[in-house]
Amino acid sequence: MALLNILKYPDPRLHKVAEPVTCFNEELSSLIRNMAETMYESKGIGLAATQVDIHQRIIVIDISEEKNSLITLVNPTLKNYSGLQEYDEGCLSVPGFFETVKRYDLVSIDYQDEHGQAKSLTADGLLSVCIQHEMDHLVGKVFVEKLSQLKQQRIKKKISKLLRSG
Ligand code: GNR
Ligand code: NI
Repeated sequence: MALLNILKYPDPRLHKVAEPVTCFNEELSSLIRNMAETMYESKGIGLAATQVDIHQRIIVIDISEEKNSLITLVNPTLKNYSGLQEYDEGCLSVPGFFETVKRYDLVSIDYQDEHGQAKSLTADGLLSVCIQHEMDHLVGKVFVEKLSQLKQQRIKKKISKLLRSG
């Protein structure tokens, strides 16, 4: 097992678009295990491969209190959605910032598990928010880009100030 380095906004590599996974092998299983370990260690509820500079369509999620309900999504595609909800979102790539984001309430996705088995999932609430947040990462989008230009500018200024002060 190994901890992976999480890219921090505004790293341009967070804007890369991930490619579909075609090879379901031991290397993929090992990457998924390392992504899960990195997510748990960072106290996150989700992690997209893009955030660890691997540009393949892979997501790990665990929204359970006990941290014993890992969901692995490979090659997820949005099949259906309805309604809207607002949630105070954070991101491991934008540490320290929480902002309200509007997303679909209910989502249905098709995906493959770590063995390549086709599956589907319908989610609402936090799981739905998390799936949408992670699928955005796979197409190079970070949640702050859903905020107003003014809020994005404020966040960028605060981050560059933090980086200057070390
Ligand atoms: O740990 C995380 N918490 C979170 C809270 C509200 C909405 C989305 C998230 S995902 C985030 C982990 C992360 O950055 N995943 O990309
Ligand atoms: Ni994130």
